Amino acid sequence: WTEAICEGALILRHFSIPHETALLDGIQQISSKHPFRHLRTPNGHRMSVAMTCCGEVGWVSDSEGYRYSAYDPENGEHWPTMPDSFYSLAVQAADEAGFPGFKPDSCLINQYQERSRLSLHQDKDEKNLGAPIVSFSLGIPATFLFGGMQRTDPVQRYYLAHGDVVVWGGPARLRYHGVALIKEAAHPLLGPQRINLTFRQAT
Ligand code: MD3
Ligand code: FE
Repeated sequence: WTEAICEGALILRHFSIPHETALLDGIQQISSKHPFRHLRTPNGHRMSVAMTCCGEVGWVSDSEGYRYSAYDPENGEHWPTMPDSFYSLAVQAADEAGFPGFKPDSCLINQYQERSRLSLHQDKDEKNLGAPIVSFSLGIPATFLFGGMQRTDPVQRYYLAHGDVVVWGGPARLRYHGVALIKEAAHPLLGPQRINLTFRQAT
């Protein structure tokens, strides 16, 4: 079923459960060649979330700043191609949420372990801010924090569990958001971790 968050943002509960094996296989393949790593923010902090990417470009962060790059900075190789199953699921979710014609060229894969968190931020490094972001949650649950257009605006909390997909577009696209400290838990398929896929039209 679907749950509205606000204009432009919608949760598709359990959307990806029928496709969990394809998603986990894809993540396994990608992370075997491009392992999860803890990036450093431009001011030198090590992120508690570990990341990898697939698609034409991936999101990277270092002392030079944040940007999308066609290459994995760890090995200089191109990011792996986005699996067809990832692409078609993201397009289908965007369609269902009222965003036809979504053409994601990047998928950022975030890995959260116990005590990971993602502080409030805006996603604005993408060239096409008219396109939505589609996010898939897998593994242990998280509390998603959804704020306003300024960092100090009050936040709403949403519980996101394995299989939930959220589409963020229109006026929701530039809202501050983050993930609260992850609590210790274990998921039958993924163990003590949460993985989040975010599909973007970055270029
Ligand atoms: C709302 N990831 O990768 S996904 C990120 O659970 C990120 O890993 C979180 O924020 C995670 O940038 C949240 C949901 C999400 C993604 C992008 C958004 C929500 C958003 C962009 C605008 C508004
Ligand atoms: Fe984000």
